[in-house]
Amino acid sequence: MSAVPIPAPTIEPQAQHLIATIGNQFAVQGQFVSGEEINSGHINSTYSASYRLADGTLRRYILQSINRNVFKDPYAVMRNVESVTRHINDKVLRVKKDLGGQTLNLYPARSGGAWVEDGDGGVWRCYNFIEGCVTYDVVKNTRQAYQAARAFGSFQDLVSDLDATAICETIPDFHHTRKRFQRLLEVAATDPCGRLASVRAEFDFVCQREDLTGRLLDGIAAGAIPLRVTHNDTKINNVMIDAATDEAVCVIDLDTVMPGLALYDFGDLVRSATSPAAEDELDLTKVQMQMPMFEALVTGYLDSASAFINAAEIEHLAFAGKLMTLEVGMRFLTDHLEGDVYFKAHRPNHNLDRCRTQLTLVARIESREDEMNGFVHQIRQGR
Ligand code: ADP
Ligand code: GN1
Ligand code: MG
Repeated sequence: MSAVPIPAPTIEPQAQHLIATIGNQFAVQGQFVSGEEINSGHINSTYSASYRLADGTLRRYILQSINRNVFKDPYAVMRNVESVTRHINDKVLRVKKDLGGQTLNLYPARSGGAWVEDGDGGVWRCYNFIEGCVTYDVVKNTRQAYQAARAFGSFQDLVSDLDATAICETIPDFHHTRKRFQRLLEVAATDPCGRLASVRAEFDFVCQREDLTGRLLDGIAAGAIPLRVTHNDTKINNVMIDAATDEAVCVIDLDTVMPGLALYDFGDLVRSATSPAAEDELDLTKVQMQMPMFEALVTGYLDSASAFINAAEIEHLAFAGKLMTLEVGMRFLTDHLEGDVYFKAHRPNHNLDRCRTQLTLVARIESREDEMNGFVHQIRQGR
């Protein structure tokens, strides 16, 4: 492992101590040097921890505490992650004989098993740090978009033969958009924090689009759109991108791998990778659906997924982008109304700000949906 610079200890001494204590309970190599918090996810508590090896070089690991408010059964999450990482490593290394890339691996606890408990209710795991890579909250160019979509398509291919009955539904009805809408209505009816009056415009925007929420569910019921084992959280910062080449190296954040739709995965990429604005951008004029990014996503996704997805799925690629953006928009709105109990919020009205970018992106997608569908149609005819 090549030497990496010692990261500044950006967390409090007490947290450094916690990270050192947790890290040392895993089968990691070397002496603990320091821990750094990584803030790009909205759910878990994630740290990189550096260790000095006997030869003086540094090795980094990821230590992550599972959010128990979100994942009611963290042990089921861990069993899923163990199954998924084992399956992928087995296929990538033995079947595809691809030894060049980095894959996600759990480091076992010294006492056995794949996790460590901190005595405070926390369930921790340890992953290898995917080196030489970064995650982007906003894509910088079409190559990144192409690469990310191709990587998630390959991921779907890799997990396609996982035994679905051995995978737990870690969050029931995670992408059941109609139930997500119902939940918004319930929370709005009780309005526990008295915030509804100030978000009427956003609430009405969502209500006007109620009919969209059942469309893919109807496709499943009609047998046109198949349930598969999918990632279910394909936002752009859940894939590690090579910092030098922009190649997508490794899909991460495996907590929601469970039965789902290929379209949920593709749709969340459209949501998170077509706009040049941050998810919590305040200037909504910056929110755009950039056609070149959409085209790169479709091309990359079809390059890895066209062998297994069907015509009904392809037909709904653009729609899925709109639906996933609406779904996340309504989830942020619900959380704002509930008092920010689900997504990590770092400032007042953070979830409302996030909701507004999502609903703006829905409107932008609507105004370009024909163009988006036209591109899908054109690329399909050319293949
Ligand atoms: P969350 O569920 O909170 O989104 P993630 O598993 O996505 O948590 O991790 C949060 C961030 O931590 C990622 O966006 C990425 O930047 C970083 N990260 C996670 N796993 C790794 C890894 N194995 N190697 C390097 N960075 C990682
Ligand atoms: C969360 O965990 P993270 O930050 O990658 C959320 C996704 C949302 C996303 C919105 C388990 O993703 O469903 O789409 O935030 N993950 C979970 O940014 O709820
Ligand atoms: Mg994440």
